[in-house]
Amino acid sequence: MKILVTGRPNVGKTQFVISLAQFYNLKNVIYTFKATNGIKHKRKLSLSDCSKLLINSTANHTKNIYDFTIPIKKGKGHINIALMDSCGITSEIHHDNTVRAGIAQAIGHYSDCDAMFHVVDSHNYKQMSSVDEEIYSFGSELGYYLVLANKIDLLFSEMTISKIKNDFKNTIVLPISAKEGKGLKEVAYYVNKIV
Ligand SMILES: Nc1nc2c(ncn2[C@@H]2O[C@H](COP(=O)(O)OP(=O)(O)OP(=O)(O)O)[C@@H](O)[C@H]2O)c(=O)[nH]1
Ligand SMILES: [Mg+2]
Repeated sequence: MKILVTGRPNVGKTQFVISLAQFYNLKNVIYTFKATNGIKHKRKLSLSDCSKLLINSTANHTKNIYDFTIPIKKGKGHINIALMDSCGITSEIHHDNTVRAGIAQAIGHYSDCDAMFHVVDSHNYKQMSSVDEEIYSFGSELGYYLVLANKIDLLFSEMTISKIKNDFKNTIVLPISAKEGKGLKEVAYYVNKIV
């Protein structure tokens, strides 16, 4: 089962993927990524190495899709989910070739995933951006689509979450802090429901 994590740059997609892996008590992850030239790479990484390597405050730090395999208990066995991190979607045509290719790769996967998790930065939220509007309109047509209002540790007011819930109508919005691990229990509950 594939879950694609998408959203604008710098909203915390990578932090979320790593924190969810941590929530499931994974110590190491198999980091698999397919470069935009089609070549596949596979490495075993500790989660602390992942954090150092993959999380960054520079926009569009993540270029290629990669995934972590997370085994979810189901009955007496388990089901593997591929939690896929992806390049942040920008509204402008990016000057960097690799970012443009990364965005194309991410959007290409919109029809090649079982669920889409759309991360929004609640700390910097004023209104729905054109990019978020596009993702929302695509995602809400999918079977499983979840909006993650991230960075709630930085929020001054609950009003922002109400606004996000109001803007992203008829969909599930979960407030989270990927950095502090808040709201991940609720995300895991949702994951359990869909596997
Ligand atoms: N305070 C706070 N900061 C966060 C949270 N999640 C991510 N960040 C910070 O936001 C910045 C971007 O995080 P990333 O996880 O790299 O964001 P991203 O969406 O993967 O960014 P790109 O790969 O560049 O598109 C980093 O400085 C993180 O430490 C959060 O829940 N709370
Ligand atoms: Mg990233």
